[in-house]
Amino acid sequence: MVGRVGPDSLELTEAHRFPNRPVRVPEGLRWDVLGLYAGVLDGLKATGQVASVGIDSWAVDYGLLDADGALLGNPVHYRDARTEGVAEKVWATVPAEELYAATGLQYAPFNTLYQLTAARASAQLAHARRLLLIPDLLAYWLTGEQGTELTNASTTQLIDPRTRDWSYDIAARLGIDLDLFAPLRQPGDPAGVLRAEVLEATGLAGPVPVTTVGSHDTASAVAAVPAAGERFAYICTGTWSLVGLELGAPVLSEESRAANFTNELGLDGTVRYLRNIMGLWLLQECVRAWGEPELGGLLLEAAKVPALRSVVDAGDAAFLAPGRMPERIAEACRASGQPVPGSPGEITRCILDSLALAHRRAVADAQRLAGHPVDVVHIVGGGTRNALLCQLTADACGLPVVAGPTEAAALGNVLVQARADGLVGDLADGRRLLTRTQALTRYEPQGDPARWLDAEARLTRG
Ligand code: LFR
Repeated sequence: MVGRVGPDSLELTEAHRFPNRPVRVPEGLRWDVLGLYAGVLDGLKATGQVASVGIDSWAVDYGLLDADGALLGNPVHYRDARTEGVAEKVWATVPAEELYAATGLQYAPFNTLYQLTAARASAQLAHARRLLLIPDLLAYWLTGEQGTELTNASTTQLIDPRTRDWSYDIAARLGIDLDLFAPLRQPGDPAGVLRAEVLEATGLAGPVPVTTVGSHDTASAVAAVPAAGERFAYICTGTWSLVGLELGAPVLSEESRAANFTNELGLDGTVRYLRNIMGLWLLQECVRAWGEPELGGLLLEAAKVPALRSVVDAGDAAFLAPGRMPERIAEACRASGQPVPGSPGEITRCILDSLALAHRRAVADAQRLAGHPVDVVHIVGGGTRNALLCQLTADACGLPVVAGPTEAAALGNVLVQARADGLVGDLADGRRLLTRTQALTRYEPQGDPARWLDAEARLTRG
């Protein structure tokens, strides 16, 4: 994505798009990270010329480098099964309560800490001298320089959200060598310049600086939530729905742990207090199983299906792994004594109702646990294109929803680069620019909110 930023303008254009296809090999589910890097080079070439580059991606996953700086194998996908049963082993050394109090991170089987524990006896880890999170790995290949960007580092479960530094005690107790990590970098820090070979491969004229941005895509997306003031909740929708609040300090209470809220780090000293919900992954996996029918048609069918006939718990880690998604959703409905959706339209409706319900719960829980009330819910990311999901979310939350921008992560990324160049000011300044320049759609809540409570009761009974 190419961003153009002026005093009163902010435009994104797509230079190049390429698929990110995980590959299953005998040892498990892996990322084709060389394919991704090749896509990045093609993308840079397609830009013609840029003044700066920033990289963000999904969180928690990493590549390992040997003593020569060469990548040791394909990075493991966070949906790989290697972390099954690992958390219990970690908690035997550091109880879950203590881990939360120290790191503020929700339990997710794929947190880097559990991945590293799962890999403990592997030959790869034994040979590794450096660990780079995915965006940091791409930045290393582009520049030759290594760092660990803070917002993404906060998803490893090895960072203390109060000090915004490594959690040395937790790492030591779990036998995790923090020397594997390159020094921490803050969004806005310089991250080197494109190497001569990269300039040659892309046809760009150097020097082209690489700027550290909120390299966790969700950190960049939250930075691009076009909110005014503090009384807002956000939902970053895409493969995941990340639902929560922007806070000035972490919430590390036992209730917060029990509700599985995470305290990831954001820009300018903020905390992203949020819950991971399975998100449109549920639908993506069904669409894949159905042979990739056109989404518009499915949503039209879904809109005709009566509301809230059956719902599933969209926060349930049982939906994490790929495969058999329509069947797994049907099984969950059957198990909770609800009508079993059959047609693609019915299953799509069940997914959208379930997501809206999970959004409602997360928005309500976050406000209560953080003592931070909101007046509006902002939806950013791919789900903003799904008008039915936006309306259902407004109805379920009983709050107005402002949807947009769609490419929030790219915009947040660009804003941090523009800021490093002195083109925009702080977070609030960037958000004002977004409000003036981006297309936003407002959805008012409709219908009786009580029906959402009934649906919720069905899940807790099931
Ligand atoms: C979204 C995201 C989430 C993270 C998940 C796994 O793309 O980055 O924030 O929990 O992917 O990395």
